[in-house]
Amino acid sequence: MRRKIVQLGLVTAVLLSVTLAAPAQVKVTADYNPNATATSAFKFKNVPLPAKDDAAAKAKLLLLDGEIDPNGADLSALTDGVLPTNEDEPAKNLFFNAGTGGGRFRMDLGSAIEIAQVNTYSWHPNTRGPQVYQLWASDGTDPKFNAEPKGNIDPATCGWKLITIVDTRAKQGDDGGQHGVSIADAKGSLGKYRYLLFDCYVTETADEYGNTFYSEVDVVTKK
Ligand SMILES: [Ca+2]
Repeated sequence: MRRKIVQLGLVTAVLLSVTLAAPAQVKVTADYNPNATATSAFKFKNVPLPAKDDAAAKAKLLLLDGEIDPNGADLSALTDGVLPTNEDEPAKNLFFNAGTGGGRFRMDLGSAIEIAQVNTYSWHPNTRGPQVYQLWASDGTDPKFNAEPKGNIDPATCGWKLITIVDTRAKQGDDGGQHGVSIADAKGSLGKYRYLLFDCYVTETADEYGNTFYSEVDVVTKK
């Protein structure tokens, strides 16, 4: 009996520490359609279909760091609800300039909203298909808040919270095809935020073409 009580106490202590250490349980779902089967529908096994009327559609986008490739679209392509119809359509994608190491942009949702999901979509024949980025968020209320942290400023030092790190690169192969990512939380809400910051990295440095072709970013409000 005494032994059982001790065990129970241990289990309780372990559960308590897990609960305290995990205020949020961010879950990143990454899906992939190879070039042979990918279509403009961006239909994935688990990642939701791209939406047109999501919270990002009305958001304001701002470039914080990096150069946008003039051969592609500007930031508005990320939230226009328009998707490329084939795997190599620069005009329908946002991508940072060739030979540069990625960049950073901010999304302003206008007011703090309860976010259920952040979903990102990309498509390219080879190395510009995968997505590698950090997602940061802020409600803008921290006294130290910097609304426009350039690339050399750690967002953690100025009122931003790291939500997660996304990396959809495969261990082998060139990763060409369609990539879909859905960032959500086990409790149904990522939190209440006004600003999202996407810190984007190149998928490879073997040549100058490692900047991802981002087709769309959706922000889904918690119902
Ligand atoms: Ca688009």
